[in-house]
Amino acid sequence: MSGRVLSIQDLSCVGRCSLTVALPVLSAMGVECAVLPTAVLSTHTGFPGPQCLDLTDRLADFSAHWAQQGICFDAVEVGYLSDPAQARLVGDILNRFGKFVVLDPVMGDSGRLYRGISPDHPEALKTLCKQADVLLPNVTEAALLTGLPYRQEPEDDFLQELAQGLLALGPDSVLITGVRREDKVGFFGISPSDGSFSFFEDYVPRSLHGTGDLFAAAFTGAWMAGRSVPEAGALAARFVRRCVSATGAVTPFGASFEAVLPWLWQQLSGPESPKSSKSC
Ligand code: PXL
Repeated sequence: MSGRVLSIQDLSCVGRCSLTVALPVLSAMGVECAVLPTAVLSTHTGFPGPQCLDLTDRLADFSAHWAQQGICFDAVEVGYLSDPAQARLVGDILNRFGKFVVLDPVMGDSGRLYRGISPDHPEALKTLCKQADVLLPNVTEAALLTGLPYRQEPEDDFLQELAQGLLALGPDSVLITGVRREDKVGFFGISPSDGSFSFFEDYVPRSLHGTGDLFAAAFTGAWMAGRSVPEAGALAARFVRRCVSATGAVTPFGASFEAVLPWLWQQLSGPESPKSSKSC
């Protein structure tokens, strides 16, 4: 496989999430992962009192240097932004470099915003949605973006409503992750070529930090390898479930994904038609 992805999200130094999972996961899928850290944090915000070096003021300079060097990317994956003001800057970067865009509008979970995410965040992220080829919210984020109420176990009709509300924001495809159904968990989505689709498997009752970021990275790698949106989603969901199962205890250090990377590599060892550009 081949290709170069730009992953735009924070570098949380401790507690597997964001760039510390995107880098190993995309590497294990044979994809070169370039990074643009939106902030450097001592830990993710699930630990109390993290130190944060916000990089809002540097994003444009870093990307200007890449443009000057003729650097390009086959895809851009966007995750956690540390400040709503970053949405406009990331929008400019996507205009310049975003041939294929996977947007995970990281803001919250279980019906609430993450600690430190401002109430202006959903409005700012809405402006980025039209630049996304694939939008990957969890149920909480889908509710925040559409203004619909959060439901812990959304029914099919409500998922359709959420997905239609998200499509109205302008992405080509949407895939809503972390959908609970009794003893199952999975996703529901809509794409132009596949219509609506869903995927469910047994729920492993452990809530761990960074699983959405693991999903987004594995999804991006599989999608780069030529998988369709539902296929890439299914591979990412199976990967995350294995990571959660491999994790002994629930701690803020996240999911023990390392031992599952060889499995991920094997899934993509067959013939693929990578989405990589000739001009890169
Ligand atoms: O996994 C999402 C995430 C990413 N980045 C930071 C976070 C979180 C979730 O809490 O705190 C800094």
